[in-house]
Amino acid sequence: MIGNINIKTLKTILVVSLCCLLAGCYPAKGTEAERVVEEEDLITIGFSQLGAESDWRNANTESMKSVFTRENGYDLIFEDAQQKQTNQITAIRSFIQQDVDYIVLAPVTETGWDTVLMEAREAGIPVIIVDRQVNVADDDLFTCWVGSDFELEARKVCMWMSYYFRKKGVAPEDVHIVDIQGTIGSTAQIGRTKGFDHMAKLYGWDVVAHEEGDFTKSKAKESMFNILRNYDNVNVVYCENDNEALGVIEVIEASGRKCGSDITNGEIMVVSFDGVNKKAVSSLVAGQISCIGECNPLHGPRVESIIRKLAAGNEPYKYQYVNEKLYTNTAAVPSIMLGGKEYNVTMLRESDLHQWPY
Ligand code: GZL
Repeated sequence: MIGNINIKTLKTILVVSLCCLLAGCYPAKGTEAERVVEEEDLITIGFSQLGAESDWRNANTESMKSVFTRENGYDLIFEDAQQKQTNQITAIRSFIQQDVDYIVLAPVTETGWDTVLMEAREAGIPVIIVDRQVNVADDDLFTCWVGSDFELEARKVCMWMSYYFRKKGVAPEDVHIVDIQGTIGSTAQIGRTKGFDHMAKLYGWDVVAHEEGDFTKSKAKESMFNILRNYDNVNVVYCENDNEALGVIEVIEASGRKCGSDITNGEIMVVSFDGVNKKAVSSLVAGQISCIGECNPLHGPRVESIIRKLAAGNEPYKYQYVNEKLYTNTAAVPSIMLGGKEYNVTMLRESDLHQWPY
């Protein structure tokens, strides 16, 4: 430590300052001479990504890789854990051995991180948590977190349904809804299920079942097949991500039923989260999905902003939430009120698909 700055931060401050200083001495990027950052000047980032289970996850990985490039002054060590926490713990230990400057962790589930995060703290390596959260005894074990408010996402989608059913004259007791849950124990699943359960109880909907979907199309298809086999009254399916929704649509349509918002006349409403998978967004425009709660995956620039602040010796906010939209295909519900705040609803059209950002 020098004063109250540890050696690692000091090194990063010097590197960032050097990069900024040198940047002014080189021709503009893209001319005949590229800015060359020497190996030892690069800021090393160890990124443990939980897997590649969904389009959201792939967009999140791409966002990180596109920001943490050598041209931008970084050496990114990327490890894909294939949805296994043991692989993430191994990756973090490897980052510690390599003495990286920063560790970024996208945790598969919330618990089981205390020991390895203590090892990172003892090594003096700041840890930034991205997307899902960690549930640890001491939140000094990580520097900060950036991601979504999953329970708010859930309450917004459910509030949209409540407004819509009221407008269409659907009585709460005639809503027979199932929840196809994401990876059990992940913050996204915990929040989206908690928000769903709260709103379903508040509005008196009949919750027929909670089934696992693991944020994947294949698992959601399996669960939806069992639901249609075991229940004949389900008229709303709440999917905790778009990949699940695509599987649910396939099974519903294969059974001869129709996905849509007219549940009074036999259609089955499907709602979802993410808004990343283009087929899911086009299914919303086509009316097969009625509402999608945006979950923004583009955390690369957000994480870089945190690292820049840390490198400059500043203290970023501990928890940084991302603002997100609510997408639908109808003008029936232009906005919703939730917790005293108004949220506009974004109505998507075919033309919006042409420049969809993912
Ligand atoms: C949410 C993220 C979830 C997405 C799924 O931030 O953790 O995991 O909603 C993804 O698509 O698998």
